[in-house]
Amino acid sequence: MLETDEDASDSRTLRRTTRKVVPHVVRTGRETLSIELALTLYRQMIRTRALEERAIKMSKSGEAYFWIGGPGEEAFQVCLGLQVLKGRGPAFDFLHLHYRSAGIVLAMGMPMVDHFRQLAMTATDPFSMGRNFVGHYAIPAWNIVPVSSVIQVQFAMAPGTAHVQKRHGGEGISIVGGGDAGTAEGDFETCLNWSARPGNELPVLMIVMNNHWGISTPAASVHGEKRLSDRALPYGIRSETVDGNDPVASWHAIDRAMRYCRRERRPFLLEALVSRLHGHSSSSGAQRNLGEPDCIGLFEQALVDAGGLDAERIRGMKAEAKDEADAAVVLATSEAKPTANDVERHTFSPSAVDAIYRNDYTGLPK
Ligand SMILES: Cc1ncc(C[n+]2csc(CCOP(=O)(O)OP(=O)(O)O)c2C)c(N)n1
Repeated sequence: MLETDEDASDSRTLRRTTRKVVPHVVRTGRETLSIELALTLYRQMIRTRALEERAIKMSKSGEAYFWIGGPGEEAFQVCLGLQVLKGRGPAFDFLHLHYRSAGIVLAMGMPMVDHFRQLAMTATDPFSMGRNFVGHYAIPAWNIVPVSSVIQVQFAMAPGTAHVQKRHGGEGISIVGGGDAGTAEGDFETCLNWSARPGNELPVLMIVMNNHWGISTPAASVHGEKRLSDRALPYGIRSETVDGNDPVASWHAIDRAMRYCRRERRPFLLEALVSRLHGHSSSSGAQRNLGEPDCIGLFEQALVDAGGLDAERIRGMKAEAKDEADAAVVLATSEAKPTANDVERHTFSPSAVDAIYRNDYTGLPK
């Protein structure tokens, strides 16, 4: 018989299982994960959610002027971040991300405070010195190329790093991600085309986070194809659509896709069906949308059913994640902002051409 525990979660009830099971695995559908890995994923998911919820509050309180992020994408993002081959240079994965990728980068090991530094526009923001929007990471040590606000340009860039990786050898791949609406841009088609040239196939893992919205435009009103992953078919690119709200399915789908790209040195298109739990950005209010499935609540229940988690532990883990986010915000907001003297810093990188054509950055003969 199942009992309920209404304290464990904000907006729903948690069924407590009375099944006596030795917790080994958590199962959804035909696939399983060890309880140990599942708890790692769960912890990273709630850390990401705590970060996003605190970030939304900052945008409402005036501590930050704009929020955009990925509540509803935690399950898939954390599974991706934990499977990245992290490092610098072509032997490692390159990441061409979009602006909702906190779960990926946090799972890779980014300290929470760095996210809040960029959101609070401090001089200590390691990605842009307080100049760029939140979530616009740039981490050379992990091959995370600068995130662009202009959607989908990252899809035209990914074949470039993949080309270098293919020539270099090894198992490094180029991972590129964006939303469903962005797939209408030519850059998406460029990526499909350049990754699949016969004899020149490239190790590009293309990811479409399909949250069914492009700001306020429903995807169903602009896409005739049944599944976005079908866009790979005419190019002979392998593809799959996965329930991105299910970390068990997501973990295995990412594992399959990565293994294929790493070993075959060929592209793969993976579509993740996810929720958008807070509206597009703070510009539309970032209100909580209760009508879509929440990957955290669903995974909590799966873990409780498997005997790997109970209400008390859930409460403890969530409190820990919230405390971490709160402390990171206190630190970030206490730090210095850029000054007027910093305006021109890091805006121009001198090159060998300067010595030849002084003050002429075109590089063309006079
Ligand atoms: C080239 C370009 N066109 C339009 C915009 C404005 N814009 C910002 S986000 C967005 C919606 C993108 O939707 P989607 O690709 O589905 O990603 P999501 O934000 O839903 O994750 C648009 C149109 C932009 N930033 N860049």
